Amino acid sequence: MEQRDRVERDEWQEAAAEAGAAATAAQRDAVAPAAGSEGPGVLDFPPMPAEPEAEAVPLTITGVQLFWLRMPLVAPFETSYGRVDRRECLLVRLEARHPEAGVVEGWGEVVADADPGYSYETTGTAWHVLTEFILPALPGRTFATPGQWRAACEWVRGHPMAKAGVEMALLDARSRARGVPLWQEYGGDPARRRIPVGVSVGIQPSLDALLATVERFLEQGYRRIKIKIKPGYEVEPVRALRQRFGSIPLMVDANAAYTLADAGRLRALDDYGLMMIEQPLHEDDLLDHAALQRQLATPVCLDESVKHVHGAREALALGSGRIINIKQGRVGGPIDARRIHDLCRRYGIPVWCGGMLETGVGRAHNIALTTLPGFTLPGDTSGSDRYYHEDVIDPAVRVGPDGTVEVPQEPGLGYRVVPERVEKYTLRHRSWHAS
Ligand code: NPQ
Ligand code: MG
Repeated sequence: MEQRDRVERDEWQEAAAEAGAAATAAQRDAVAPAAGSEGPGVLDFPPMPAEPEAEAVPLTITGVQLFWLRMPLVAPFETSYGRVDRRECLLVRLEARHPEAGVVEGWGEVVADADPGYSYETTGTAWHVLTEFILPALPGRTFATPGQWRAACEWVRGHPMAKAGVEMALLDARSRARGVPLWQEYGGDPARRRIPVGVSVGIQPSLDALLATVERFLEQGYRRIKIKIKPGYEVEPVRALRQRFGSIPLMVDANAAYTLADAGRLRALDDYGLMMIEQPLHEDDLLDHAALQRQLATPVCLDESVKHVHGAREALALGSGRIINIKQGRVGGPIDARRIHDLCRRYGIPVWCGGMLETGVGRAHNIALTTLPGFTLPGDTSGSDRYYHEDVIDPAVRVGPDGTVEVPQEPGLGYRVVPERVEKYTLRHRSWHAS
């Protein structure tokens, strides 16, 4: 009896295993891209990219300062989720001692805004996490590599923008201690002396206003125009821009405002030769992005959906898009931005550097990040004057008539942070020092 049971169970298990294998093969066939189409199938897992190697540069943190800034924008900026006329952010300033170089400073930017419109993080949540859990523990600690900093803050779940601000400051301090330009800390390509940039244009009150705004940016030399869209406002503005400006490099960004039920509206954009459609669907819906991409000729670009290197890997495996927008704040800092870059490069997925209306501090870090070789499309690192009458750095970030920004070659940010301007826009300030 006992013996028979076992035999029956074994037969059942064999049949189940066979059925499972058949189902797996069918699923694989169902999701595999058609012959000749791009992108890996869902079961071709790209391996996790390794953490980049870094030279040991022992920096002992002697002081930390945190600034909460509010800066007026030159013009209101409207997206599918709202309209802002001022920008908030946190600036992190580290002071650190190096055995040979002495005391150096380093600046980073927490790109969260006042409201949780783009992501759940806000200046308030970042202030909370940094002041309660991360910054008080820093004075007296020594980090020889960015990886050691990562290990120290890993216990804090989430809050990528808060962590990224500190990591940027550490990279700036390292570059000053080593006496090398910031792009070298990011692992950039020395041949990239200038980076091509584009501009992001908010939703405008009228089509005439849109045409006038885009014309002004094209005259300034920007290499790519991105307009914000929302359901019901997509085909009309794109058609108007194509009629007026012909085949300019053009793309749209929906900031997650559509659902798969709107696929028809998005398919209508296929006729206009857009470079890409950025983040059409919900940030957590990689599956529907994969389904949508299969219905579109235009590449889907992911922004909000790529929150970390793990998610980037899932998106590549699923075919959720053909392009990735990398924002170092959104993905937790420069190191993971680089790992996502490395992953995408390996799989032939082009990337570009996104923008969060950064002050000059974040902007300088974005310029450095963009020197990595996989950044083959113009990013959103516009000139300072796109957003601010007065930036906190000197000189301001300037876009040349050829639509490029120079990559600074001196150690550190390559721009001077002006203390009086930081102070002028600061709402709150806190500092910590080694005892
Ligand atoms: C994007 N940025 O690519 C974001 C979204 C965005 C340049 O288009 C305050 C702070 C307002 C951050 C508006 C660009 C913002 C913001 C939009 C980020 O989706
Ligand atoms: Mg975007």
